[in-house]
Amino acid sequence: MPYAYDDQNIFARILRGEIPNDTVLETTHSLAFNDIAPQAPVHVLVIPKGPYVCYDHFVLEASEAEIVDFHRAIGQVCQLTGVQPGEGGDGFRVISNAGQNGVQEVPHLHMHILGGRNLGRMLR
Ligand code: IU
Repeated sequence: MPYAYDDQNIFARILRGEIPNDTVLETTHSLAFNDIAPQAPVHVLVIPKGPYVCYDHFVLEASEAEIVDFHRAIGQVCQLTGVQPGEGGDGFRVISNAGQNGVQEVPHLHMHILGGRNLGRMLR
């Protein structure tokens, strides 16, 4: 199934430097920045620099270098923000919304990293 990427989406514009962002980490293939409307004391978005709509698109079509870089960036953000469990932090949640049922607002893959408070139970 083809994925149609809209290069005018807000995160594409952030990546082109057209809109400022509050950067937490930049790696070769990924960018992490603070969410503009944080839902928790730590709320960072990690995005790949490449034009991927959502998580399945990314893991199916990105290079191994991009996939490794992206997931490592998530780990690095957990360390940088101090949310990693067992090493002084109290844990976190990683979420990626996809498509209509996932209620994805911005059509460029992003992982939400949420922490700094008890996030409650999501699935039971
Ligand atoms: P969603 O998973 O696509 O529903 O989440 C989009 C997120 O992008 C949401 O948490 C917004 O607050 C966030 N965001 C942002 O950080 N900067 C922006 O300019 C815009 C949205 I528009």
